[in-house]
Amino acid sequence: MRRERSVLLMVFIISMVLVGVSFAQPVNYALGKSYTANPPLTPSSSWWLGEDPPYTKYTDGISAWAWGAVSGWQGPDNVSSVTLIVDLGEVKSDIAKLQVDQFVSHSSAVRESSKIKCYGSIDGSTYTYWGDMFSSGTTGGETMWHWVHCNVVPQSAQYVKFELYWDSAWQGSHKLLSEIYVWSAEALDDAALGKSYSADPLLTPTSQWWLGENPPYTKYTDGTSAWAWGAVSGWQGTDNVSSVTLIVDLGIVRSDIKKVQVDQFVSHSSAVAECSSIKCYGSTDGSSFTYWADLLLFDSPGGETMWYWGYCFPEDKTARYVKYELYWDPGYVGSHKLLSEIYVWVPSAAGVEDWFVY
Ligand SMILES: [Ca+2]
Ligand SMILES: [Ca+2]
Repeated sequence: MRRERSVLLMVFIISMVLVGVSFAQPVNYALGKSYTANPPLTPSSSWWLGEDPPYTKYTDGISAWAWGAVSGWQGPDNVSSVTLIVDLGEVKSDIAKLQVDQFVSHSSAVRESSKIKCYGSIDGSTYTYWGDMFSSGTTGGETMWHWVHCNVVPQSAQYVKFELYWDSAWQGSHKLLSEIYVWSAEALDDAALGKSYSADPLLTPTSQWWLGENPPYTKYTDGTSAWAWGAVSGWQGTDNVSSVTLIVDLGIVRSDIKKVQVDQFVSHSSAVAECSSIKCYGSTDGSSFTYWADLLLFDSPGGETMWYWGYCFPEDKTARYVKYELYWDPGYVGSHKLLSEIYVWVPSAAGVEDWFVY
């Protein structure tokens, strides 16, 4: 009996270890990697905050609002913009998030950036613009600023470039950073899967049109997304719809919403038109909604294909109800409007690698 118990205990412990291992936590690919700066970082010999050489402070894994944990460009250098390039050592195919930790101290003439742009490159010569970074969390005159950018779809790169700009008024101020990060994708689940939703105006009823689904309102959250007539529903052309509102009820308030997505069926040959824009909002009570973002189009669109819209948030969003407002160009008022699936992405409970369905 005792022996059985100890065997069961051992099996339990091994199971928990395996479960723990299967969780896909983001990895910082920049940790310990080399980087270059243009103009070069202020040399240590001429300034006590500098690090030229050895160029290790931005990727040493230490981020702190402390003089010993930062380096950069001193005020007399009159720097207004800088370029940093991190070499990840090899091409990484799942880069989802970038981060820059910037030391700011107005009392010591150390100023924050006005803008940070980021780019990725496979070969180190041709760079793709990924977006502008967002200053996340606390901002103030005596604190660390955390700048973040998310790629809607994880990207491939060996070289990641940051372009930092400062307001011209801060030309004589110091510019200091503590750490830069390049994060791998995190495993996500669709919190909207199987959940109920409403539509205004109502989806075209099945009785009036073979593509409709009024009732049962399940097609947008059934887990199936396909560029196929049987996998879509929406509003028929004769309804003359130019904008619609969809609200998904997640059942509970989620405070860990990472990303939103809408898969749209487009077929110009069949008079099915794409949106001109999709806006997204969140609410905890279903009555008061906060604007979150305009979704970005992230696949190469065409007249006979699925259009994938999405937005990933630099900081987690909180909501039970997620609202999508879809708009079509007035020229498409008589066209059909069809969708296949809508999503609300949260961290995976199972650790399954399903970052993006696509
Ligand atoms: Ca550091
Ligand atoms: Ca579906």
